[in-house]
Amino acid sequence: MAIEKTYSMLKPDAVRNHHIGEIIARIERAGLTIERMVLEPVTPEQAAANYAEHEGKPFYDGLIAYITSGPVVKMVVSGEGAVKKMRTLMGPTNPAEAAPGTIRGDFGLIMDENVIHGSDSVASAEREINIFFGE
Ligand code: RTP
Ligand code: MG
Repeated sequence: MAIEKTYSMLKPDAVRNHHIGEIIARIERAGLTIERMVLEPVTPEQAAANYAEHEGKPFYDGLIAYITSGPVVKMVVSGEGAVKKMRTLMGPTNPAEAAPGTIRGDFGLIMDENVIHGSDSVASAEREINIFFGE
């Protein structure tokens, strides 16, 4: 498998609930490398760019309010098959459907506050790394 880079973000509920350390430990234990990392808020511009595909959907306004509600941990994560590996570690979008042992299954309760983001493809990863770490 190819070495990939993916964008991952510990969302405001993960930071508020003191889960940063445990989640990062899982990422590193999976053999992935944290290449860049910063704790800071998502700007309104970053939120709109990252979630452009959801604009107009009923959950959009709540999603933007939530993701800008407090600091997040923004990360570039690399490794073999990093995009898929992160999505597997995270579990499905809805924590209620996420199995124990996945990050969302263990640290999340509801769809609207689902702990962590991970890019869904190599193309999305490039786009998102540019949104959050580009100049
Ligand atoms: P994310 O982008 O946040 O990592 O999550 P994802 O790929 O697993 O899910 P995505 O389809 O990209 O949705 C982005 C976020 O929008 C919220 N959502 N709510 N109520 C709903 O039907 C609904 N669908 C999506 C979730 O909080 C999801 O993380
Ligand atoms: Mg997504």
